[in-house]
Amino acid sequence: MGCVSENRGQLEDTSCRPTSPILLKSSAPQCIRAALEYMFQFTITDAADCDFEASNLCGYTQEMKDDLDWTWNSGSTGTFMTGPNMDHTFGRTKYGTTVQGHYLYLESSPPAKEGDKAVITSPPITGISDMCLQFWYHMFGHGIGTINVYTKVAENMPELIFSNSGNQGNRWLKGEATILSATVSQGYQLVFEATRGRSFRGDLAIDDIKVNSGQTCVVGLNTSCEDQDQRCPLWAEMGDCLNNAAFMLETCKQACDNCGK
Ligand SMILES: [Ca+2]
Ligand SMILES: [Ca+2]
Repeated sequence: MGCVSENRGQLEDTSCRPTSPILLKSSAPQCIRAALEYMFQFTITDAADCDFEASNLCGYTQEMKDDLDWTWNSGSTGTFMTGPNMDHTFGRTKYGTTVQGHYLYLESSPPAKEGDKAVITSPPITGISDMCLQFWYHMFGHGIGTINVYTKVAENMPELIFSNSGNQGNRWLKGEATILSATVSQGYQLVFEATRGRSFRGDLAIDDIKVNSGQTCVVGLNTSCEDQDQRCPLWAEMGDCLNNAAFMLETCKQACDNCGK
């Protein structure tokens, strides 16, 4: 039990960390103290504006009940023809690529196998108005799996707000999702889940997570009416156009009859 120690370094032990503002994993006095120290160590600002340049990952924590951990890295990943060559924050300079910047990625080489998941969760984020989540992701390789982003309120089922699958080429892409005030006001955690695809050429990365308060995401210039996911008709049938409106009205315009809006 790391929380028995007075050593501040033991806070890295996740056994004492709270899973929400009111749910401590243990009520032992030393655990409560460690949990409070942990919560005050990171402000909302850290998790809501994270470039992953510090090894504390802005307070994001690795899930322990999943299959893999996200890997903190700089430069390229260890496998040719998959993963980024550089992070997004510093990226490419006029002198070429830089290995300065850091990002998180799913290492897909064995022992990772198809379907394995790696999950990180933010500290609780609260507010009173709509928020726009923006982040950058990199999905390059013929074995790329899936990235899912969820909001999680207390012990409720996480709500999917962003998803993409398969090879997107060797480039950083911007992901966006609106988090409505109904969720924000309850306090929520951001959950980033990477699923390993069908081969070791499946290194999937994220960087530069930013949550902008007081605004919904501005809809891009893409006026295409096509659904952006083949599961859109299924989701629509399940009632998600109403229940998960922010995500669905943008991603599944056709299935939700939202064309031209
Ligand atoms: Ca994990
Ligand atoms: Ca970075």
